[in-house]
Amino acid sequence: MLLTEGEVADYPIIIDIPILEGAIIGEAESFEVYLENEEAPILVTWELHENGQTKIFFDVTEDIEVLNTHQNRTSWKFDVLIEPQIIGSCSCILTIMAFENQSNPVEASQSVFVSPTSEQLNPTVYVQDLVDDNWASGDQTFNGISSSYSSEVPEISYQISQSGQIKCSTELNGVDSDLATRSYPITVWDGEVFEITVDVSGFSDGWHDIIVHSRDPLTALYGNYCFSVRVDNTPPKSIILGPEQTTESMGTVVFDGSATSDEYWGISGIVYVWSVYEEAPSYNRQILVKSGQDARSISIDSMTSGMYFISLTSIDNAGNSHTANSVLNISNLAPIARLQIDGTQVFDGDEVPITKDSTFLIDASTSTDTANDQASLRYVWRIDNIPVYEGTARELDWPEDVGDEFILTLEVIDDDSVSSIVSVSITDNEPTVPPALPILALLGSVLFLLYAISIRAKDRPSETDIPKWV
Ligand SMILES: [Ca+2]
Ligand SMILES: [Ca+2]
Ligand SMILES: [Ca+2]
Repeated sequence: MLLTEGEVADYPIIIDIPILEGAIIGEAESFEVYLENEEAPILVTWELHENGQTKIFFDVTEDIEVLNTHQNRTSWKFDVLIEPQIIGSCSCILTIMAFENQSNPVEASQSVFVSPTSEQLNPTVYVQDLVDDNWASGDQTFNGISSSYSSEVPEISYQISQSGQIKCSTELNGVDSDLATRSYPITVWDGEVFEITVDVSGFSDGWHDIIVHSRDPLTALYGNYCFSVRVDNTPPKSIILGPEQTTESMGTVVFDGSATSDEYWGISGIVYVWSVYEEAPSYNRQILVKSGQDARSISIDSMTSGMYFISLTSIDNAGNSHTANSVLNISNLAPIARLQIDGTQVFDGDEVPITKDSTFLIDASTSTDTANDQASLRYVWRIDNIPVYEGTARELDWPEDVGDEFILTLEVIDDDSVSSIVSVSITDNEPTVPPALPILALLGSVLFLLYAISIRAKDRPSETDIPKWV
């Protein structure tokens, strides 16, 4: 375990029961049980039980004594006193439970034959309470413990039947006669701990009782232990509801998996695993993974055009799973180019008269695209098809070298390189006459003026002719 500085490792509680597995206790005997952990356990109990029935039970939380502390771990001990005269004959399981928090206790169990007389006892057999609420599917592995009084290796078998109203209510002692339905699994032993694989695939979904039978091959005595499992062989059916097509926008597209179903046990506890890939030229790029019991839906933002692959895997409590796939094609819309000249909208193909020596405003800012593309639009301007400028708007003077007419083109391009074009023809609205004419006209005017003056001079009366007021 790697720890960052200052962090204290949190290892599980260790429980040590220092008597032999399958010990035979004929007279009152007490022994110490040891615990080790970082923190003192918040609850410690010990119990003797047989066939699921408690014989004796003690809460010893207040009785544990510190033995020593080594680095971060402390050892404790407490006494277990077993009195055969009080308990009576018992093919018992001794179970110690220690809690360091409210959940996940550590359990240690082993067989103890409590034997106040010299009679032979049945084998012990016990399957620890299973994690994950006893879900079972297909071949399911179970661990148990079993010892025989004769010290011979017990013979393990089991049978499964649908649970009744009360689980494990079958009379255990009647089981031995019902040999036909018994299965003899391969049994792997480690001390008195055994592992068997139970095939539940032939059973319908629902609660089932498994009766594990342990037989002493020497004495033919036997013991049974019953536990119940939730057989779940049916995978869920994943269902994705959502569109296959949409266009780019600022919004999101929702995919809903809440129609997913699972027959007998329903969808309670189902884990949903979503993944979304975007198709890319050489590989598919994962853009979203989401999982959990409440991950019933996902949303994908629709800003970027492309092909998306969506998959939903639902996994039931027993680990059965099913995957559904869906595709989403988000398409880009082309921009719409709009051109204004001096505040007036002009259209593709228009002829626009402008005074040649004026400055005029060209403006593309009313062009549109889906909102997600609007901010990234490019505006490219061309004069007689030669790009001259990029930008939303500007003042323009009549270009040099174009004569009395030129073509102004606006191309609006979005992030998918899709474009839209407006082209107009700009013409001079006061075509100039050839430069010689004004001079001749001016010359003519001057000559006429001189002529007129000379005529006036001739016609002018003498000063004496001007009437005077006296
Ligand atoms: Ca299921
Ligand atoms: Ca786009
Ligand atoms: Ca677009």
